[in-house]
Amino acid sequence: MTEPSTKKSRSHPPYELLYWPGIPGRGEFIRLAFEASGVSYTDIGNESKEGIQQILALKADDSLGADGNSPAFAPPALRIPGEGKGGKPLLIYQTSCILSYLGDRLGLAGEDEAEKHWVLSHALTALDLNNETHDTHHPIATMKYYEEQKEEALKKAADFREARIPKFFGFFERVLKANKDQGQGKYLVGAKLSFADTTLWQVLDGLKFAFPNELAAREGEFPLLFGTFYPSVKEEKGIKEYLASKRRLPYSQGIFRHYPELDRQK
Ligand SMILES: N[C@@H](CCC(=O)N[C@@H](CS)C(=O)NCC(=O)O)C(=O)O
Repeated sequence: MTEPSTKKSRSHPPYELLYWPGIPGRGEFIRLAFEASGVSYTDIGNESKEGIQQILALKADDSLGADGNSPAFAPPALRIPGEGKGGKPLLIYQTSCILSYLGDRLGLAGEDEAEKHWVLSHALTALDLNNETHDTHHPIATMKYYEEQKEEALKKAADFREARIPKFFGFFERVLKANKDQGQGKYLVGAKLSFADTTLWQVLDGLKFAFPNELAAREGEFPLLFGTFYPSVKEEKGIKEYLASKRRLPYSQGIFRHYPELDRQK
């Protein structure tokens, strides 16, 4: 079981993350939520060699679910022993659904009804940006190689860098400014870290890896996002220790890929 460096004593079920081994991918949004809250979880795909079999079984086209659970379309999924129908394990999937489920339980969802909706909305917007990043290297077909769609990828990435990145970054800069103006401080919503913060942080970090020239050229345009938010989330209790640990996997051939030809040319 993965024990975050700042483990909380409160009792939680033995959460199990089901995600592909070896890459951060969309599993990282879930890991960051656990690590930020200091709650233990088992990373099934990475913690044993056989773990991947459970992810393949989950994703199998003929899977009818297990233990009374509805089938799951794709990883990441979260299994929570004892929380399903009749005391069986509950299996849920979709990054945003998992974050929403964990948000309340891990204290990362916002403090009242309004904050809860804002946290979820901003996390979904960050996940939209994550999906658009994926489409820069796979604009035509998810199941085909990048090299088979490189021409379209060049066009898609140019639009992403020139139009979509500034639009999303400008939006999040406004969100941070609004929260700061209300006296709340450095987070997207309210006065406490939420899963909207950890999710946006992961997308920004991935973009720095995938498009280093573009990000270096643009960071100065968004002083709250890159001058305050990005560095301060990195220093949050739990996150800081996690980023320095072996559990934090390097980017490679996942959502965030560095193809120099797709980046801004110097
Ligand atoms: N919207 C879903 C996307 C899930 C997804 O695309 N998962 C990828 C890995 S990051 C996958 O394995 N997809 C397999 C497939 O779509 O066949 C989420 O956020 O969970």
